[in-house]
Amino acid sequence: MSDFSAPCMWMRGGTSKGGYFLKDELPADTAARDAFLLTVMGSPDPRQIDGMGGADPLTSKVGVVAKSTREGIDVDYLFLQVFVDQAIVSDAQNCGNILAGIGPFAIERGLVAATGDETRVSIFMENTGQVAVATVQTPGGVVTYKGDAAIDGVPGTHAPIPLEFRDTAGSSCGALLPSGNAVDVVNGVRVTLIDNGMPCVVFKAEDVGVTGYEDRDTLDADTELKARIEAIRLAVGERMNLGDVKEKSVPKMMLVAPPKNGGAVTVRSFIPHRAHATIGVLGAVSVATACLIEGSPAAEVAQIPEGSRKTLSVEHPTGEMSCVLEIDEASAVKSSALLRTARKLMDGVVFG
Ligand code: NQM
Repeated sequence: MSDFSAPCMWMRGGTSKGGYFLKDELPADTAARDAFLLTVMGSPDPRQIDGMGGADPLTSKVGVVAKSTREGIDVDYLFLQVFVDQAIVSDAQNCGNILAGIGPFAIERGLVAATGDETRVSIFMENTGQVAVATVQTPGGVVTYKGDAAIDGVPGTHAPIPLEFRDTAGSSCGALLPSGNAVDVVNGVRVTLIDNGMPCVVFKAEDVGVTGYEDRDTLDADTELKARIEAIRLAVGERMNLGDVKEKSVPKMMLVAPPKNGGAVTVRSFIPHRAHATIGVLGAVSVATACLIEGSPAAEVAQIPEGSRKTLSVEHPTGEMSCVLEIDEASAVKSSALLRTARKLMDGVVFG
């Protein structure tokens, strides 16, 4: 237990959910902050029964926000993954879904002034040292969460929050292809080690004995598959410049297969120990980028649209996520954009 309490907004960001805090309202000491957040979420406990977490890595997430002192940047955002069943709080990954709530939260907390019916918020993502721009609907200068935008994995419609990313290559691994190869063979499986915003290991589902069209529960119940994937993950940590990844939530494991519903590719992702209900935002950008790399396993199964501005629909267990990629003359991805929504669920004080 921690005897600390803090103002907190609980929000759905994209297809994830978590607590949003102002940095200066959390303990300055990292160990004290993490102890507080573990208690807030009810971790470690597979049910998180004594906390706010939803017994799922997708609902055990935290965004920490501060006004930025960087030139041209509105706010700094630190993402923290609170593990469900281990006493670990990790800043080793970014999260593009929780990012969707950062713009509205920053405006609601007065860190950014609304600028008419739409407000662009530039966000420095501290986990990776990169910038995203979110466009938030602010009719009459007030944030609205209501609107007509739908994203797969979330019922109903909400206000659109387009997210734009630039120069995300090598966000955590130092290079788009940290091993220098389009393909590495690990434990007999052909994989692409890639980081275009999220460190990912991309390989064909059929190469690990599944189709890539399974639902989340089926994959989560497959302990043999999970052990095989985890062995690959642990083997590539150093090669991806991530060090020992045993207690890290990266790299994500991406099983790809040909598209089934007219999209570019089908993906089942492990993040890294549970199957994702949909797919992560930067995870999808990284897989979509892998589809463009000649000779990669993803390129072998993908259907790629023509043009220097490509919309790649990444099919996932409950629908699809469309990634708009801008390609330069050298066929490298120079920017990406995605549509998300978010919703304020609760604003109050949370107790540790
Ligand atoms: O890849 C889950 C999520 C994510 C991450 C995860 C994400 C991203 O869906 O940008 O959004 O991969 O841990 O929230």
